[in-house]
Amino acid sequence: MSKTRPTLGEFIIDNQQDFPYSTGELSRLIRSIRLAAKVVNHEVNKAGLVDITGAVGEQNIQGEDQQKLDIFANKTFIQTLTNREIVCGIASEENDEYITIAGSRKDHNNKYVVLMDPLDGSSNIDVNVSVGTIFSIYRRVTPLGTPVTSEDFLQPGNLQVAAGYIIYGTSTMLVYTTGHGVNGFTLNPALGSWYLSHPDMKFPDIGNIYSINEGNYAHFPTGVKKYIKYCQEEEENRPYTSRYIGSMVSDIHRNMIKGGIYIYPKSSKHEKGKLRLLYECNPMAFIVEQAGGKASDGYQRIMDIKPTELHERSPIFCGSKKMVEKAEEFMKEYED
Ligand code: P6P
Repeated sequence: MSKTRPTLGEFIIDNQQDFPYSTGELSRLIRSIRLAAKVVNHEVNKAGLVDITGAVGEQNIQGEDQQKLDIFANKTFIQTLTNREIVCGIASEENDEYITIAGSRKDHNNKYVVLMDPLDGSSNIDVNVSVGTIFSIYRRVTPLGTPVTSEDFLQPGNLQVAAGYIIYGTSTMLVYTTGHGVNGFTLNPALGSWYLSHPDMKFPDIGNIYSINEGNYAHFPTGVKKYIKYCQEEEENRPYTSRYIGSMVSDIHRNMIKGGIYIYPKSSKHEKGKLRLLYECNPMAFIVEQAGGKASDGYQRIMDIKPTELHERSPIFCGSKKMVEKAEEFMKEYED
């Protein structure tokens, strides 16, 4: 009789020792993300029926206003986190400013802040390609009992207490870390339960997949161009395979299972890269490192970057350690 896989709830209880200083609030926070993810998953999975349920901005057959899915996802995660009395502030790609949450007692006594991209890669929905939610969790650094400030959000990634993503793909998975490795849970939609399907996920040290939008080749720095040519040479275990979905969560999730590197570099079109440091690069870097991989901006560790703005961007090279190190060698040798 195979050992039954624990549910996410059972896993959190079994691993409560991972949160030694938490009075159960971090566990409740992960649970609230779990709930919001189920609600968003339901909507994402029926997106293809929009013309039956009504296009964005129109009333659908139930007479409800059809919302853009990334706006729906944003509202769902914000409402769920707010209702659970756990966070004192939320920052989102969908909101210019961070949201202050005083709590029902209006005393600003909750101790965590969440930063998120509620639906990354949402342009892929119309073509039925997988998309994801990315989240990053910190303890606040300003005094309890006072409203959060930007200081609570502009923390380096190495201070994250938890990070994760939900991938709405052929199956829906919640993958997260609290600094004690990476575990993946798959949703059984019939039961509404998440089961530990990918325990202790680890990046293969070397892989043969490289993920980058080569359509921007002409705009890349010399080091990136040289690395792409290296990937294509007939040497050792090369040429590598090029796989690029255009959904960061999906590309990194696949590479974590099969081995590979995901690169979104700076270019003449994106002088600091396209991806956001606080709610895309940092959480994915935490997961990648916890899975034994590496994540840098081509020169320095992503999680050591001191943020200065809520929506600042960063180049990112992340994945199998030896592949990232080789790319960094080219960036160093051909620094321009
Ligand atoms: P491009 C999606 O918009 C996203 O933020 C990432 O998920 C994805 O990897 C990247 O941008 C795709 O950007 O410029 O290659 O289309």
